[in-house]
Amino acid sequence: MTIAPLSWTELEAFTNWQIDRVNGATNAQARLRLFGHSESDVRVTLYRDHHAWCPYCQKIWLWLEEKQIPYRIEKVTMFCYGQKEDWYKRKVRSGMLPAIDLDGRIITESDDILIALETVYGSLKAGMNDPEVLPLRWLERLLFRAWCGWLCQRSSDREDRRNREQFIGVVAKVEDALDRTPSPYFLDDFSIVDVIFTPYVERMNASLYYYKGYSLREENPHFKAWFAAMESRSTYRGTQSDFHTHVHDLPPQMGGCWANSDPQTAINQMKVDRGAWDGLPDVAYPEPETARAEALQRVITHRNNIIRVNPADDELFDRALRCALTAMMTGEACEPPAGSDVALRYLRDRVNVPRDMSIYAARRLRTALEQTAALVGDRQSPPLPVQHRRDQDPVNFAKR
Ligand SMILES: N[C@@H](CCC(=O)N[C@@H](CS)C(=O)NCC(=O)O)C(=O)O
Repeated sequence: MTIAPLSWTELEAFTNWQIDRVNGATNAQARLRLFGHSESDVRVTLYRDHHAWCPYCQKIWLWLEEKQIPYRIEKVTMFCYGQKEDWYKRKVRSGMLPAIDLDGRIITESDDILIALETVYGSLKAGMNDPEVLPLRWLERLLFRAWCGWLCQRSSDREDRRNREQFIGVVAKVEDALDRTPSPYFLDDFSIVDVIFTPYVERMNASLYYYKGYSLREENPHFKAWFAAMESRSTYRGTQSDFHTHVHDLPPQMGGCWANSDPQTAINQMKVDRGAWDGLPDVAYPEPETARAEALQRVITHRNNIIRVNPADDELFDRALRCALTAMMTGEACEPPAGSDVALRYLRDRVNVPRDMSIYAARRLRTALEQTAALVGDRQSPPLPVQHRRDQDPVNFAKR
């Protein structure tokens, strides 16, 4: 027994989800953050990527949010998903992100940005060049290199095992560092060091699970506690991505990610790509009650673009999408039009966290899209590109 899809107006009645982007919790959609200050207090503009995929941008973003510094956000296109804006190239010739404008001065390179921000606003518990911070910064780079060495080169099974051992050797050093403090963090309390580790540790957790069958978060007790502590912070939750987004945004950024032949890898790839997404070790805090309402609100806001960029016929996909949303909100199955399975999975594969919505909202939406698609077929949408992500060109998503 399936029910008929609700109209857009009927669906709208299911959600009044909204957030205060300017003064409320950390969110990827804000263009201005005030934390209760007035706009005349703003001295910083952060230039970051549209998709919230750039790890170095996440580092600055998290720092500004933790320090509650009033700032503006200007979003720029990364080379792998479209044309870099001319206005940005005039400011930063290389086009690289992140950059900030601090009192009219452009600063690039994420570490230099943090040092410049510290000079004006003070440090985040500890300074970039403090003696207890420097060796941990060095350790983060060591971990980064071991990760790249494992993930980003095509290797035989033997080489893969050796690269894995090397990575796990560095992980042991990081576990030791976390063990030396009474807190779950790298120093006695949350600090700049956690901000520095966050972007790549989050990406390691996702990519190694998917490409190497290795669960950083589950296999290492101190990392597990560190992730849980980070997830207790609304700042981190606002910048946090999910496995699906990362494993498909990393290949063009890293110049390729290579899967090994471990049977666990194939199992993990199926879970991340096709679900069920519940239980994946990309998030562990309890699901907020607002997850479905958030997902619905975000789709309603952007529905014209979502329907326009979908390769399927607009009318067919409009109805199929309403079926998925109806099922998500009512809990009742709603059979979509014949032939809409590919179109629903096209969207399932392109929900982007945290750009589009938060991690649990994306889970609910992906689940509804998949379950609705499965009612009419098992055809997958073509695999996501790995050389670029121009399917996500921001030009196509500007609100019309
Ligand atoms: N060392 C630089 C690295 C920055 C970097 O690699 N940025 C990448 C994005 S993660 C970039 O801007 N790439 C050019 C592009 O994709 O448009 C820093 O720490 O800021």
